Amino acid sequence: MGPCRITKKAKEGVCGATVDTIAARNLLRSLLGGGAAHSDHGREIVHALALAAEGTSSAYKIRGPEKLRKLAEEYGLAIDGRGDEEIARELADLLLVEFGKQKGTLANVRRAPQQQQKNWAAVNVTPRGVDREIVTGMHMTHIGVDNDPEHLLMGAVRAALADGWGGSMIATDVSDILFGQPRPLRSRVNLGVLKEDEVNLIVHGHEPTLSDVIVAAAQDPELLAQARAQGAKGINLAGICCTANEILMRHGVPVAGNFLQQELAVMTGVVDVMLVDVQCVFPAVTELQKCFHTKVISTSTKAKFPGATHIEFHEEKAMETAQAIIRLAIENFTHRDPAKVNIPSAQEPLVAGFTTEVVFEILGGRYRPSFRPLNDGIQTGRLRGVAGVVGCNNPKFPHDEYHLAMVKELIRNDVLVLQTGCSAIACAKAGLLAPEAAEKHAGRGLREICGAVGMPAVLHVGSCVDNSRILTACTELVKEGGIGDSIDKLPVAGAAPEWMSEKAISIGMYVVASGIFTVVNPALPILGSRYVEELLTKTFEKHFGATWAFEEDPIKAAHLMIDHIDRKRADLGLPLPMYEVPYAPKTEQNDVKAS
Ligand code: MSK
Repeated sequence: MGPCRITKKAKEGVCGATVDTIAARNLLRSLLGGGAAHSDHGREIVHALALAAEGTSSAYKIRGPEKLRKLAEEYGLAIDGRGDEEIARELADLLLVEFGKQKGTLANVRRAPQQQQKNWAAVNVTPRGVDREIVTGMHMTHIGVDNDPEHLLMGAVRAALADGWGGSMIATDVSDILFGQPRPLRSRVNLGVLKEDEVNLIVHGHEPTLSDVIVAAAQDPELLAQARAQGAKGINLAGICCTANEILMRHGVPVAGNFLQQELAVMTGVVDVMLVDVQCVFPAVTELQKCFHTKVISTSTKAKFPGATHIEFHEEKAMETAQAIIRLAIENFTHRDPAKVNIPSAQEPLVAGFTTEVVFEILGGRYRPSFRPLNDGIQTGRLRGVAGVVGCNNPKFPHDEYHLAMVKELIRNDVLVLQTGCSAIACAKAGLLAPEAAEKHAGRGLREICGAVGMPAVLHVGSCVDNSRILTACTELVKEGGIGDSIDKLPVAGAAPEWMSEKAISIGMYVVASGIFTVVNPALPILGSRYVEELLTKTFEKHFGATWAFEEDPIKAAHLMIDHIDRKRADLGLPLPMYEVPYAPKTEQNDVKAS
């Protein structure tokens, strides 16, 4: 009786569960882990908003009042004559209800284009409460409950939509309210941002609730004086993974690296504290810290690491906790072993901080913000389409190379690329997030658009939860008109070329169910069932107007996306791309396998 795995010997379990049931059930279970992680993150941020509104924690303030009022209006709250805190209190209560909702469907569903809402209703996957979908999915996957593979996949779609349009979207919106709306800013990336003569504190994980306060605390004159008294020239903050993306987007804090660089950062010998919260933290970092002077400090009530110093974080005492952690880093600075110091010089400049609102302004001007120029660019064929390339590193593949090969191929073919997570960090390290890179790597049409407004051809839109920005951007493209009246008609595509996290399964599923064709590598762990594979890669088209695709070669995967974009252009009667793309012979530079 389990664990339920498909093997060559056993075509079905003792209970009679078939390979199709097992594959669909296991996929749903994994997806629920990912959706739960995103959505629980969202809940924490709303909790911090409630504290800011009540004035219970001095560390949090409303830094995005415009977004607060916009969201409050959307939720039907009165805003005239009311203070930000009063509105925020009421809004936080309403948003918390979205997690535990027992009646009706998620409020954000109404943000989606009409066709997407109809598609979801037709197959009964309109998400209800965020927590409810996760609990229901867990129940469905219990032994002897749901054994219909297609029905299990629909449970997966509903839970994923509750993540994308619910938990993740709420996390993004409320982070913008609480920590401020990102705006384009310059920063640097790669291990070279660590400094030999300063106290180095790395924040790693996903939640901005503590790291945002750490940014403020690191500028405290008293702590800076303490650092100088220990012989350091200053306090240097840097990030890994999506905590990095959160404080990069809003404060320009440099990024030390992505998922597969967390151990390498410790091995520079200059990381005085590695502060970890939740998600994507290697258990190995605590073992590795024994070889260096680094102190790994865990902070979440949900995540403890044997061997780490645990300083539990509670929003009510955010500033005191941040200061205590920085003090520990300062003390630890003196324990470095100079013989072990080895900081690679690599670092690249980048521009990050793009959001749906910012792209509006950049393209349409501050006083007439609009997506019109973007839609015009697509309609005329100067721009072929838009792609989201997101997700993790996976040690099964050469670090970052699949991201880079795919993104370069897309922009060479005049496809504007939006990025989040470790994929954005990968491209930043290769210099692709600098506006100047468009000149070198983008096709002529994309180059003309980027050159006219001074933006990169690859836009960093944030952390993993900020994939919800891609959903809202697509919705705005639909609203602007002229390139399709629903998301599935747009010339857009998505990809995760090196995914590994369960969150990526949830992201991929809500993106596909929202109408965006998505290619991933590695394939989802369902290939033991031809039936489940067919449902995901073929049958989904009739339900959602989009499917999953699996392709390891990043150049071939990029061309699956480009072909899809071209098909959508043809369906809409749009002209062929304005400029021909020069032939690129295979070289070591663009051949990932060879390199
Ligand atoms: S951090 S989920 S490795 S993108 Fe968001 Fe990177 Fe994937 Fe973690």
